[in-house]
Amino acid sequence: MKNRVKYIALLLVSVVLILSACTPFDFGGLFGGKTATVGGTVTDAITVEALSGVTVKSGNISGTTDSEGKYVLYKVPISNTSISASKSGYMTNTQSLSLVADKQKTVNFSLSPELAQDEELRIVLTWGASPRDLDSHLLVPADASHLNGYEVYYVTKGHDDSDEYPYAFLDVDDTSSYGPETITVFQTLNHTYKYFVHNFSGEAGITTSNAIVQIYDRNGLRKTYNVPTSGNGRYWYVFDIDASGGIMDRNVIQEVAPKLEPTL
Ligand SMILES: [Ca+2]
Repeated sequence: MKNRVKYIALLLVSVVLILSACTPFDFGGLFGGKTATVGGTVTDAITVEALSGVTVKSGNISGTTDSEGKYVLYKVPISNTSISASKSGYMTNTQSLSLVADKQKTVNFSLSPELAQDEELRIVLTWGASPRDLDSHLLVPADASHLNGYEVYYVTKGHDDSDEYPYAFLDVDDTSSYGPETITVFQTLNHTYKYFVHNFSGEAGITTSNAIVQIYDRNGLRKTYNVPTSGNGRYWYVFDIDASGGIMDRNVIQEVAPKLEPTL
């Protein structure tokens, strides 16, 4: 009888010890796969308002944003390498995911409303807490009436009328971390465009900003660029749009701003 009590007590202590080795939400250590918690905020890339009712999904784990645009996914397997956010009327945003067991990871999303026209493009820049102010710049080639071309950025924002040169507009300039900073291109001219990001506030390097640039067309997310983690300079030259509308990777950090090629 005494032995039996001893055995039960030992069993109970063992169970308590095993459970205490696990985090409250993660019993992955007991059942095989290791997991992490992922959470963040989802905003509209044009209005910058928090978006509720967004489905955020990584593999089989999914959740929905609340009235403040916040979501949390528990027990996401660390083997998952992508996470997506989707809502009716918006284009699905998919990001890569890199998780560490038992840690929390922040993944914010900015969702672009669906595009109206076939030739439209939308460029959405987001980043982390520091530096607080990155700026989107789009160099628009010249046309017959605008021989010097045009630079869409926070000083000269372009035109939100889709029928007027430069046929592009800075919808949002963010100056207080995270973004989004968004440019819509209504139509492209048959010459090369250049897009780059300037580290305006500069209190931290652009290579540690966790900046992401995403390009959408009518069919959805076309391309994602993550900022290089090495290189010197305050400019991230991200891509060109060539004469036929193709997206050409650049993805380099440099010390001077890219310039338009003459279009004679
Ligand atoms: Ca900015």
